[in-house]
Amino acid sequence: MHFGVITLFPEMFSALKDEGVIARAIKAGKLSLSFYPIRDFADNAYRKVDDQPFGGGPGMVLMPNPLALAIEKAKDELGQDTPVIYLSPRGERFIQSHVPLFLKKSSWILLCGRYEGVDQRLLDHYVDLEISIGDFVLSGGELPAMVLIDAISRHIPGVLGNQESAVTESFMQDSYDHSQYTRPRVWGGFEVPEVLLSGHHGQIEQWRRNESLRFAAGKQKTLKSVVEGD
Ligand code: 4F9
Repeated sequence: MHFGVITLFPEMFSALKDEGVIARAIKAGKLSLSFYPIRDFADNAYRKVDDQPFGGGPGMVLMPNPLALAIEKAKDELGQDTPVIYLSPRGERFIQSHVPLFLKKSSWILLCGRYEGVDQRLLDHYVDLEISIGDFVLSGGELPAMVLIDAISRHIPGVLGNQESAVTESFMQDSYDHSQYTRPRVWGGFEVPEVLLSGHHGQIEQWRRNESLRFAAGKQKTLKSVVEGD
């Protein structure tokens, strides 16, 4: 799997490249990232890649030409038919069930915007798909691109070790939905639920299903109640 990343800030991606599961996958050759720093494709001596919006308004807009050159370079390297995704809060919301669809293609180009946005003509002519990771505005598309790369790459065969992938056996059903406990068995006077120590796999499965339903049913506090008091 290959991700080509078009960004003003390739250094941000060290968060992904330097440590943990994704770093290991890159070293093992199961995943590769290539970067196309937007300023390298500036068509002027000042390396300027943004300008004021036509029609007025605050902020700056990324100019189309450097982005077009960056995308064309990425396609020369990753294949002309590599789909281009623009990370944008107005895009289709990324969800877990999209992961197997992303895995059907061997490479993707991720375009990370900054400032107030990207010239619409570039989006119209070069972008296949806009993807959002949630209904909020960030300072740029880099963090959302990293979120996509992480969520997808975990499911490339061989990226997770046996220990880790055992948890994910029922594909897409990650272990985020029930409570987990580890040693010590008693901590500060609080005990681990008895059933988890029983060795009875049927009962443990049933308890875990029940736990996730209980959590989904809203036993936990809401943000509003924490901030404003119950
Ligand atoms: C992209 C927010 C995807 C959420 C890009 C500012 C973004 C975003 N999902 N916010 N630039």
